[in-house]
Amino acid sequence: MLEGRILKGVGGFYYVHTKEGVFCCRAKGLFRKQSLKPLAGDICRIELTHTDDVEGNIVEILPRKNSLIRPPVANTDQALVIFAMHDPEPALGVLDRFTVMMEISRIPTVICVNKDDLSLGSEADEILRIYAPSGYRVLFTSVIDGSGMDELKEILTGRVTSVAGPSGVGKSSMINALTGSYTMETGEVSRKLKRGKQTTRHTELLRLWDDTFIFDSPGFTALDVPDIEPSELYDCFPEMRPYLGRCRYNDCMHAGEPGCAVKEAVNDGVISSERYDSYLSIYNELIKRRRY
Ligand SMILES: Nc1nc2c(ncn2[C@@H]2O[C@H](COP(=O)(O)OP(=O)(O)O)[C@@H](O)[C@H]2O)c(=O)[nH]1
Ligand SMILES: [Mg+2]
Ligand SMILES: [Zn+2]
Repeated sequence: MLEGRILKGVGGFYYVHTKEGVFCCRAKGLFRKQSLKPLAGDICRIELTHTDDVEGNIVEILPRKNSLIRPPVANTDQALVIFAMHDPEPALGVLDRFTVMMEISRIPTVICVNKDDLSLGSEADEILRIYAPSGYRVLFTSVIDGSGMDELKEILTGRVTSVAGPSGVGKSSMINALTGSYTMETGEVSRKLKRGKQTTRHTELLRLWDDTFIFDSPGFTALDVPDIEPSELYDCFPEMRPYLGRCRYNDCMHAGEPGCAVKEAVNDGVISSERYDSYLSIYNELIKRRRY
């Protein structure tokens, strides 16, 4: 019996990375035994068979640390959300939706701003001002001049990282630079549309080195409304958590009520107004959804 990690599943075949190599497996009888559909990232036990059309059979999935629906992957240690300094311009509202999704799953997030070489001046300070109160680590990188790439390597090493970000920000280029080889297909940003060409088609766990894996998911432009109650949203903004119980009203939703401690912190510049605007925007969507 060998233990390994599922890299990808394609049409009922699972590619499992073990210390003896990658084996193409089926999951015969597994669903009956565990009622589980294997996910990329799953740690499993396989039995080598070398019969039929495959090399092995997955006989057991080990308990999951967590699992995500989008992207469908198990055992993510951290999320790395990648944006570009420019080209395409950062959409912080989208980034904040992503951090909320990760907070719901309690997955730590690192923000990576790529294409730092395109910086014209004070953009980095501005991004740091917005995100410092949240406590998210913010990293600035450039695949072109290599800045920040050592720090990125250090963040990734020994972990399973889910990488996400709009297309065209340089996710595939970054993975190629990190592995020092051509792993992912990259695409030019369409000049006409100023929008990345969709070139990342497969969702697959990639092994970078040793026990370092990343999951390169297809680019996202919009995310679903999170499946939480409006009253739970403030908990998905780490910089708002200290104000729990400090508002005038016990049931304060921090959406304009008098005596709101969160709003005071925004007025004092302790919480950034950009992040608070994202809170209000998602909050309003949650309220709207509740009415239907
Ligand atoms: N200036 C600059 N361009 C970059 C950088 N990283 C990637 N690119 C370019 O951005 C475009 C999109 O890159 P790609 O890796 O396909 O992005 P993905 O869609 O996020 O996978 C390509 O033309 C890359 O050469 C960077 O750090 N700086
Ligand atoms: Mg790509
Ligand atoms: Zn409040």
